Amino acid sequence: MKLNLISTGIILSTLLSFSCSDDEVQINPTEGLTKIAEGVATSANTKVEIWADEDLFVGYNVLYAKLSDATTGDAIDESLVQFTPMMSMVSGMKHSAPVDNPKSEQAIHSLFPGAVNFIMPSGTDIGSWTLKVKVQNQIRNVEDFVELDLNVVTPEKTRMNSFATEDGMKYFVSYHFMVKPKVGVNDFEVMIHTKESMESFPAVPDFTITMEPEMPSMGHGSPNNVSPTHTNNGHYVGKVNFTMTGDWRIHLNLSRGELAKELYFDLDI
Ligand SMILES: [Cu+2]
Repeated sequence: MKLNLISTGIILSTLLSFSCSDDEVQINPTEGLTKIAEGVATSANTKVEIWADEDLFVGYNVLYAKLSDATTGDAIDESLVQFTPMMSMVSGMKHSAPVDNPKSEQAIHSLFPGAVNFIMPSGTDIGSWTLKVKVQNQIRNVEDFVELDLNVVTPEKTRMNSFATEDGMKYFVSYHFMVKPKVGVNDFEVMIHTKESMESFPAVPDFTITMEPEMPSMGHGSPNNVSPTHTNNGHYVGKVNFTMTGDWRIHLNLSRGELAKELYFDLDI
């Protein structure tokens, strides 16, 4: 009996210490991310922070919205979150950019992930970007937004390509790796959007893509690649095999009816 009590005590204290250490090792949702901007949506009493994997660049940027109660600082894990990027050009013209809004009104580890494909850089002689983030206070039943200033730089290597066709259509082609690319087979995404108006940049789902990676400095390619095919919302998913470190070029052959376009992206592995 005594032994039983002791062992129960040991089990209990083990359980307790487990639950304690669980609290201590709570993951920090923004670990490894860069804070881009923050502001308060006053009517919704919601603080909005925007985080990203790196400083914003021309191309497809995954953006993570983090919401908290502006008074208590408590995380808000349920809200509508919508991104509206807008560029005010020095010329006086305004335009938006392709957007993937967060898919769910439920946060994943306290973050609402979405994306913006910035089609131009910020610059004193070019123009400036803002991001309107619409949120919702579900307790007060209020919708509100913040408008945040963003800085978008031109990356060292092009990560977004655009081209116009004879019929005046404009296309924006960007790419994204779900995880930082490395030697081996990598999941790879190509996004294609068009421009309907200054505010509307819809996804284009019906391109056929053939992909061929090459190491230009060594004149070889790689086996076991999978050309990206459309999944949803203008996202084409495939696999690219980098067989060694160094400079790679991903050639993309895009076709859609009569339209055919070749382009490439360079990157360092
Ligand atoms: Cu612009």
